[in-house]
Amino acid sequence: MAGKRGALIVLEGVDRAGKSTQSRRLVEGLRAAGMRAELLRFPERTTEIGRLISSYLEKKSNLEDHTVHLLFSANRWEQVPLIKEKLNCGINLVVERYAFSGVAFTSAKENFSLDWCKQPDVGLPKPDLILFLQLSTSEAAKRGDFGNERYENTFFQEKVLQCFHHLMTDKTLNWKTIDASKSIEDLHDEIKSIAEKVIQKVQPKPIGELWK
Ligand code: DGP
Ligand code: NA
Ligand code: NA
Repeated sequence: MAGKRGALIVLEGVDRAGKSTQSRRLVEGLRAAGMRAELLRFPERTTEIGRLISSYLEKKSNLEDHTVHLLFSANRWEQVPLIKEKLNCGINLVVERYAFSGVAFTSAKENFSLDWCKQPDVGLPKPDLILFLQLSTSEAAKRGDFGNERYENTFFQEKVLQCFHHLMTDKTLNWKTIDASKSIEDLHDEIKSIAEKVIQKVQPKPIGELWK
């Protein structure tokens, strides 16, 4: 139907909170309910920029911290034409990680201000909903060990979490914090019901611009 756009729904949260599982389940659940929905995730490792990022995360290469921040942002911008096209033709997008991970992970490093970190992502399509999957560091630890990628340690993740909490104080964005210690099914039901309400509400509204 002309004029009805899809919603941009972002899932954020600390590692092992269940973002991948829940993003996938949400897309499946929306489709089962007769809606159009697709999954995106950042970093999108398959593009040229994504391959540079992937090699950095796997510690196969080193990149200067400002440089890698800008590459993560560029990796989001390169998907913007596709994101807008899909939303405008009525497809709901479920996105695993977005600019908030971008800001949280770099500003957790020494000598990076939150404000500097936000600038490259200013103007990205604004999410209609940001679901923050909240899980304490001790609960996350029960779900298994970290992998071997860069950033995968408790000390750094604690700092990342603090940055996320700061970003969540922004009342111009539709943050919803979800208790991710629940079962996969309960979490899915909660997320799906929040998402469905947002999808109904945004249909007549234009796509916003993030942090603008
Ligand atoms: P994932 O594929 O979701 O496991 O994410 C890869 C790692 O990269 C994870 O530790 C989070 C981190 N990350 C995701 N997005 C960004 C970003 O924009 N900037 C930085 N510095 N790190 C990010
Ligand atoms: Na990871
Ligand atoms: Na990701």
